Order: sequence, then structure tokens, then C-alpha cells
Amino acid sequence: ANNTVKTAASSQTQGHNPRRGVGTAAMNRAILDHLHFTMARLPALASRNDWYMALSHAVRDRMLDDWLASLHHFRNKELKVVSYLSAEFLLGPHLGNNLINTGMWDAARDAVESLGLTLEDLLRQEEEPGLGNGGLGRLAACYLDSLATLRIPSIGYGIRYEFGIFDQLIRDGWQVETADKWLKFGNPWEICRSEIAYEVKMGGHTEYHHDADGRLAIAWLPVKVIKGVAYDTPIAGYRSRITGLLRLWKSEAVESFNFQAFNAGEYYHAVDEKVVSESITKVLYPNDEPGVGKLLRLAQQYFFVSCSLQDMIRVHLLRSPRLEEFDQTFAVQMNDTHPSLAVAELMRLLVDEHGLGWDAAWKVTRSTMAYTNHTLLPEALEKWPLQLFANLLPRHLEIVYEINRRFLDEVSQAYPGDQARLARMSLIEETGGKFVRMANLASVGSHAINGVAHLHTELLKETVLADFYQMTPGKFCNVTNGVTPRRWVLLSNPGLARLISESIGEEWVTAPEKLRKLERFASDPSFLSAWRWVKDANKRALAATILERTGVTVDPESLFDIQVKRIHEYKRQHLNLLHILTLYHRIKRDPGAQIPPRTFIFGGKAAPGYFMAKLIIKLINSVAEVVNTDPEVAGRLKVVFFPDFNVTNGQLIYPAADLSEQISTSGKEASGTGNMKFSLNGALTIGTLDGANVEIREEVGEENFFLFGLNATEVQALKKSGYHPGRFYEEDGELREAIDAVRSGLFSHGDAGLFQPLVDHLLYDDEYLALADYRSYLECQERVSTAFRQRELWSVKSVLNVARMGKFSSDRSIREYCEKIWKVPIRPPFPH
Ligand code: GL2
Repeated sequence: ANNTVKTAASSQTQGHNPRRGVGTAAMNRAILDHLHFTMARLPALASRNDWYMALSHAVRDRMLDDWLASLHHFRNKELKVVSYLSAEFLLGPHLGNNLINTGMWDAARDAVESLGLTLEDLLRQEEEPGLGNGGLGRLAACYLDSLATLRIPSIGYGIRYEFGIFDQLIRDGWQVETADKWLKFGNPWEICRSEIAYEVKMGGHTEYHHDADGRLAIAWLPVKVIKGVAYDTPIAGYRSRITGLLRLWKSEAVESFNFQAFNAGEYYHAVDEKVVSESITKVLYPNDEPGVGKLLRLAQQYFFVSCSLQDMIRVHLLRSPRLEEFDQTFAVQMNDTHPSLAVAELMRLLVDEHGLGWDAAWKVTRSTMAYTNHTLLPEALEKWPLQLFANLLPRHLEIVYEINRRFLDEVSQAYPGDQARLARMSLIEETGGKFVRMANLASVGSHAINGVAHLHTELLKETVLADFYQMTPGKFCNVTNGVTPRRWVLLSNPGLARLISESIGEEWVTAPEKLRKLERFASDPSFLSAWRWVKDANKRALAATILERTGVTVDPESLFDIQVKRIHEYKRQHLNLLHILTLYHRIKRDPGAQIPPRTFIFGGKAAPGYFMAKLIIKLINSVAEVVNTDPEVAGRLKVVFFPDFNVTNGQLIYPAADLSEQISTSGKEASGTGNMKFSLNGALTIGTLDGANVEIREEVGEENFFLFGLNATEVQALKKSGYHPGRFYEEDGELREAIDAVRSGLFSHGDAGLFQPLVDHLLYDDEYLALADYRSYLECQERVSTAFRQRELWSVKSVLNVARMGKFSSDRSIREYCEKIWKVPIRPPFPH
């Protein structure tokens, strides 16, 4: 009650802000009220989901109080708003995170217990919103957390997919995909804003005519109009009393559009229209699938970009009628090229719909937009077949051509006569078929371009965007990724969080450089044993879940060696397997071999159309079947494939790891963020000099990091000189033994053909140099084994890893974006 009185008083200066009570009694009342009024349930008949919904609504109410206060605060016209455009937000479950960030955890737990339930049970009820594929989408979610925590006015704009990333089942060792029906029991966190809706045109053609004043006017006559409706989700900052906004767009039919068909009795036609319109936001595309030719994906990208920009323009016009000043209202970040149509769409809106001249529009577009590149893999660099682009977006193609014409003029002035360069930098690819190159569009239309780790940015400048770097070096900068310590330590590893806070205070949660204070505890035996106790408890919890989900019993005393991430050849899960096979053979050959017991845990989804990745999953499971049932290695080696790796499962897995596998071919993993989550939870890393591994090693110290393999320069040199994987096979007996075992049918019930495609790929191609790095990896793993035998020393390294990981908080990343790219000041605390 006190709280309410206090905020009610301050509401006079802040608008209406009746923050609801956050004590146990108030929470108890609120849960029962929601059960009654929102869920329409009697307590005696309520299901677990009813209670989950009631609790979530009670929590949301309290966040909305902060949200409305934040909105009031952010109406200040001086504040620039960060607009983060992303086709993916891999949020993970909301409830636990919101309880942590708002500080309501204890009250909610007590209130729930007073109702005869447990908070743990209700937390388990939530279906996580899997609106992303992996690192890129999860990064966007960490950034929303940091933006709200740092009190930066911000909106995340994206797509409200009806089906997120598929759920993974393992059947007979194979991945089977099932639809992710995350909305089936309702989503208590979102608020549908039916009145915030925009029309999005698609297809058709353009026409030119002169208006009454003799000016040339351009009309785009589409064949289709779709409506985008806003669904808002509040994002709680950590104890900041700021609630940020995630606005996702759902596609709907425009009511009026097919009224005629309806009137003519063509009821089914009208309903068809609705089905087609709603299909735009039906499903998230799994990545690693060739995107070319997927009209629906281009439509998704355009749809969300257009809704978002129309929304931003509406907000800007509330502040100022001058669209030339749009860049003072918004800083727009394009998360990869998926939203890069924003460049052309903002031009279209400004020029065609709001009457700005081209030059003025271009100036403001460029100073608003910034582009983050997340990959160097050629197959992930988006390009759209010109014809497909023209069919869906005829007006945008004209705009792209005009941007290109002017841009290529600049290029030829800077590099007279350099035809090859012009061809490379053009927004249109014309070698072979014709394509629109989205990375070029994003680069030309942005004032800033960044990579996501130091090495990645350097390689970006040398390779994929070299021409752009040479022409405009000042546009380029690096912002190394980060992860939020709220979800990834406080929420997922409460034991560790408590130990840390008891030792050095709680400031580390928002000032992770304070973790350095842990260094002096690294020589304190009682602290080290408490540290080990926490890790062991986390390992036991994971072991219990592994047993429940896979039927495999694992020994929590063994070394937990974990690789969880998307399955991809460049991430080299198969290199990990080669190590397992070698240990297996060593033990079989020499039962006395000094090999500390290990549990190898894998997890990750393969894109449904990625044959080799799916075969790797099958091989992991097949090796597991043989190794786990072989009495000769019993108690020494176990292999587990943890099904359906997602944010929820990650929260259980990262805290339980001893060893983090970050073994991609150097130069291929742009950053990685799982590497950070592991290390922040006290795992040691075995890794290559790739992505953010390089910086993690710099921070934690080379003596606390297990490094192996070729570096990016050596990888390039080896490829250039002609790489022959077969030689490594011939020259290394243990490698040969491992590969031959796979080939022999030992893991496939005698079916020697099953893994042949994988073996052939390794022997005759091995694009990602697994065989070249095999020996170095094995030697490094021996250093790991030796180190793990000295438990005390291992724990010291583990503490030092955590103590030195402060740099990798997403708060630091967001501060860098603010300073280097968005030009947004970090504000003093919100005046509550
Ligand atoms: C990725 C990179 O592969 C990954 O290394 C990086 O950490 C994340 C976030 O920057 O982005 N790029 C990409 O296309 N996906 C990623 O996860 N899907």
C-alpha cells in the first residue's frame, strides 16, 4: 500500500502511474483476480496453465505501470529512439526473466506457494516464443534487455510468426521436425493493438503521370494489399523501472479489399484472400536453407519493414512535421540484411508518399540507417532473383536502380575505368542470372556498417565488403557481441549468482567489470569448494533431465564436455565426434589408458533441408548407441544428444558445463554467443581462434583457455595451396581408425552405406578442414584431460573465466552501439 501511495503522489508530475502492489499479499490477490476475471476459472478447477496465465497477467500488469511511465518519460522530444529491425527475436520464456528484472521473484514465489502451487511448476508451463533460429535472433533479445536496462528509448520491430522455429524430436536417431504451436494456449505477454495497423502493398506495376501542378507523380498500383497489426510485448529492464517495447507485426486481410467478391456471393474467394494474407507471418524460415526463390520470405521481409517504417513516420510526425529530421527521432539498426529493404522503403515513403525530393530523402535515409553484418558465409549473403523482386516490389526495384545509378557514378568517379569494381559493387549482380544484392543495398544505404567481433570485422573489411571499406573506411566499425547476465546467469544459474553476490556484492549484474573482484577468491579454498558445489549441483540437475529425456544415465562426476548450437559443417560437430571415436578406440585398445571419464553432450537443430547436418545428428546418436552400451568403456565415456535445444534448455545446459566446445573453422563463426554464455557460467573453452573466441581468450588469459587449430590466415593459405584431406587420413593412424569405423557400418548396424556421404565429404572435400585440425584438436583435448584431473586448479581457471568475462555483457555492446553508431547518450537514471 505504501508503494501505491508514493507513486500516486509522484504521478502528478509523471502522468498516471499507479504502480500496483508488488508484495506477496498484493500478488496473491492479483493472481486470484486474474484467475477469476481473465481466465474465468474456479481455483478448484484451474489447470496449471490457468495459474500460469493468471500469474503472468499479474506480473504484466505491474510491468505495464512502468511501461506507461516510460512512455511518458520518452515523449520528451529531445530523445532519439533506437529502432532495432530484426526478422528474429529469440526471446526465451518471459515469466522468470520478468520476475528477475522487476524484482518481483520472491513475492511471486511466496504468493504462488500460499496458493498451494510452486513457482517452478508454473515457470515450466510457458512455451517459449522461438521466433528465431539461433545466435542472431538471441542476440536481438539480449539487446532488448540491455536497452531497457540502460534506460534507452527503444523499439524492437519484428514479425509475429504464428509458428516459430520447429520443435525437434529424435526418432531412431534422426531429427524429426514438428510445428511449434507456441500460441496454442494463449500468450499473456502480448497486447494486440488493433488500432495500430498499416497497409502494405505488393505486386502490380507503377504508373507515372503529372499532377495538377505539373509535377511528376508516381503511382504504384499493387495487386494485393495486406494489413499489418501491431502486437506489443513489454520488455522489463533490470531494476530500471523502464519497460521497453517489442512490436511484432501480424499480417491480416484488409477488410474492405474483397468486399466486392463477398457481395457477389464469392464467399470462398473472400476467405481465400484472408488465408493468403495471413500466410505472410505464418512461419519462421529456418536458416541455412537456400533462400533464393522463396517469394514468401521476401514478402515477410518487406511486410515487417514497411509496417515498422510507417509506424516510425507516424511517431515522428507527432513530434515534428519535418521529415528531413527523421534521423533525429530514430536511429535504425538493421539486424543483418533481412530488413535491408528498409533502405528502399524509407526512400519510397519519403519521396512517393510524403513528397520529399530525392536528395533530401537520401540524406535522411542514410543518416538514419545502420547495418550489422552477421556472417561471411557466401550462402548466407542474401540476394534475390531480379524477376522475383520485380514481381513483388516493382516500385522498389525502380528505387534500387536509381540508388544504384547514382552510387555507381560515385564509384566510377573514385575509381575511373575500374569496370570490375563497378560490377562487384553494383546493387545488381549480372554474372549468370540477375539478382538484387541485399548486403550492397544495406551498405550503400547506411552511415555505419559493423561486424560482430574484432576478427569478423577485419575479415569483413578484407573480403565480403572490401570494396565498400576501401571507398568509405569511416563507415566501418566493430561492436563485439554480448549476452545479458540477467537471463544467462541470474535466472539460469541462481546458485552461482548467489555465491558471486555473497562474495563481491550485487553490482556485477549491471556492472560486470566488477566480476574482476572474484579474482582474489580464486586462491581461497573454501570459496573454491563452494564454487565446485554449485557446478556439481548444476551437473546433477542436467543429468536428471538427460535421464528423463533420453533414458541415458550420465555420471555427474565426469567431465561434462558440451557442444550446443545449430548443427552445421562449419561448426564441426563431426570433429568433436572424431575425438570421441579416438578415445573409444584408445580405451578398447588399452583398458588401462589414463582418460578421465567424460560425458559428451550435443544439442542443436539442423535446418530441415540440410542433409549433411541431419546425417551428423544421426551419426552422433549412432555413436552414442554403441559407446553407451559397450561394457568395455562403461563408466568412462558417455555420449548424449539432448533433443530440442532452445533457450529454455540452454538455461539448464550452460550452467552445467565443464568444457565448452567452440571449434568452428577459423574465419567462419562471425562471433558466437554461446561461447560467452558457457564461459560466464564457469566452463573452460576449447576453441579455435575464431569469432569472439579470440577476444574471450584475450580477456580470460591464454593459460585459462584451450586453444588449437589453424588460424584464419593459415586456413586461407592451406586452401589456396590446395587442400588434400586424404593425406591427413593416410598419414594419421588414429584418424584413419576413426573414419574407418564410421565407414565400416559399426555404428549403423552393418549398413556401410549410411554414413558414406559424410565420409566421402570428409575425405574428398572437407571444406571446413576438420581433418587438418584433427591432430591439434586431439592434443589439446589431452591437455584438457590432464587439467581436469587437477580439480583445484581447474576450479581456479573456472573462477578466473567468470571474473574476466565482464566485457561480454550485452550492456557493453549496447553502450558501444550508442556511442559509435546511434549517437544516443546513455542517460542518468530514470526519475522515479
Ligand atoms: C550469426 C553468426 O553465425 C554467429 O556467429 C553470431 O554470433 C550471431 C550473432 O551475431 O550471428 N549469423 C547468422 O546468420 N546467424 C548467427 O547466429 N544465424
